[in-house]
This record gives sequence, structure tokens and C-alpha cells, in this order.
Amino acid sequence: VEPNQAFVTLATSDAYCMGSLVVGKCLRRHGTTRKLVVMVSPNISREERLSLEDVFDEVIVVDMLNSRDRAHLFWLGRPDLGVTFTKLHCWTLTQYTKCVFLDADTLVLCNVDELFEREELSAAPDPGWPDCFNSGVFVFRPSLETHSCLLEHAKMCGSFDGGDQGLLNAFFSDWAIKDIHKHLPFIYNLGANAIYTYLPAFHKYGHQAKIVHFLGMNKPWHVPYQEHPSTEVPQWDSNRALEKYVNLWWAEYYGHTKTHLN
Ligand code: UPG
Repeated sequence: VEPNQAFVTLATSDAYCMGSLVVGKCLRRHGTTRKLVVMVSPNISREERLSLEDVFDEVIVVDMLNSRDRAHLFWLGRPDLGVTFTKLHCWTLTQYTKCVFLDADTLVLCNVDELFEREELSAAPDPGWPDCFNSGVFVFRPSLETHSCLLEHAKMCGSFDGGDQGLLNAFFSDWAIKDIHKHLPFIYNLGANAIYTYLPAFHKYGHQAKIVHFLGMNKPWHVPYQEHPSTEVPQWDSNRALEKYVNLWWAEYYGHTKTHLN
């Protein structure tokens, strides 16, 4: 057990709490030896908070930060994502020396503790613009100094997408070219949309996936749970491939998955 290292996630609404709960449950099920931390905003319900306390070592209440950057969020097509600035608070968790941040809409498929061998700021390429990293999965070192530099940067320059990802890419701006060790393989942050955009690659490499990320508007908690999904997934059907992960997400949510390590 590594008491100085933690996985960290974030939820600012009850819907995203469902996602965070699944992140915590799948990390536990796959036998992580690291601490589990969830940052929540003060508005989440008592029920959601109690279920998070069952799974996480720490449930930390943080202030909601919002970029309120309507113009850039408009280009992103996601007016709701200004609150992702709240993610920046993860740098204040200085009771840990190294952490891995996971968005609430990620699903961990196996033990990924080896991510702690990486340095700040390690992340996988964003499927939409691979010279930017996707900020749904990243390795970082908590530091109050970095935290205040990030807030200062946000104040001075804003974010080119209105959310945390634009800000973090501008701040850690040499990520694309400086150090290949800081490029996590795509299998640590398999954007669900990549299944549609490069289906042959998904067929070749998809079985190696370690973390699936349901980025974009459609989240697994918006999709009804199929108690008895068909097990046959036709090779050519990207919808069905995605359905398999959505069902696994619900199985984690309800605790229907096997508890032994695999
Ligand atoms: N989040 C909340 N409440 C919200 C919105 C977001 O808690 O109302 C948290 C949550 O942990 C979520 C994360 O912020 O998973 C990112 O938001 P999400 O809606 O999942 O964004 P994505 O669709 O994944 O979009 C991308 C990146 C993401 C980045 C975001 C904004 O994948 O990592 O935060 O763009 O730059």
C-alpha cells in the first residue's frame, strides 16, 4: 500500500457522482494499492455523498470554480463545462506526493497502478487533436505553487476551450514534443468516439484497453441499463462495441461484477 499516492476524481452534481462512484468501485475491484479520493462540490445530495464515502478513502468538499467563458464554451458546444475548472483543486491535495486524476466518465478495466511510475504531467493524446492531451486521465504532483500558477494562468489567459483541458494544455505547453514518457498510450484513455472514427484500429487494439472514457455529451448514466444484454457483439458494429462498455459501467454501478481480481 502506498499511502502517499492517490487516484482522484471529481463530481459537481448528483449525476456525475454516479460516475465517480463507478470510478472508485472499478479501481477497488481491480485491487489498487493506492488511496481513493473524490472531490465534490457542496451542492451534492447527502445520499450521493454517503455512497461515495462507502467506496472512497476521502470525500473532499471543494469550492466550485467556473470559467464562465461562454464564448469559448460555445465553440466547444458544451456550455456546461465551465465548472471543470473545479478540477484544478486537485493540485491542493498535498497530503499526497503523486496522484492520477480520472474524469467521472471513465471506466477502469484492469489494474492501472503502473501509471504512478509516470511523472507530471503525463496524459494521453486527445482523439480530436492529438497534439493536445486529453485531461480525463493524467498523472500530476500536488503542489500549492502549481495550483496558484494555474489559477493565475486562468485569470490572465482563460482557456481556449472554456474548460480545464484548454487551460492545462496551454499551461503544460511542451507536452506534445518534449518527453515521450509523458505520452500515455491511448489504451489508458480510450475515447469512446475513437471506436467510431477508427473502427479497424479498435478491432486490432481495442482488447488492450485499460481505461475507457465516455467523453462528449452522452454519458453511460443517460443510457438505460440492459439487464440481459446480448453477448454476441458483431465485429462491424461500433454501436454494439460501445454498448458492451456501457453495460459494464452499469454492472459496476450495481455491483454485479465479480469481486475477485482479474
Ligand atoms: N464535471 C462535473 N460536473 C459537471 C461537468 C463536469 O463534476 O457538470 C467533472 C466530471 O468529473 C467530468 C469532468 O469534469 O467527468 C469532465 O467533464 P465531462 O463532461 O466528462 O467532459 P468530457 O465530455 O469528457 O470533455 C472534455 C475532456 C475533459 C475536460 C473537458 C473540458 O475529456 O477531460 O474536462 O473536455 O475541457
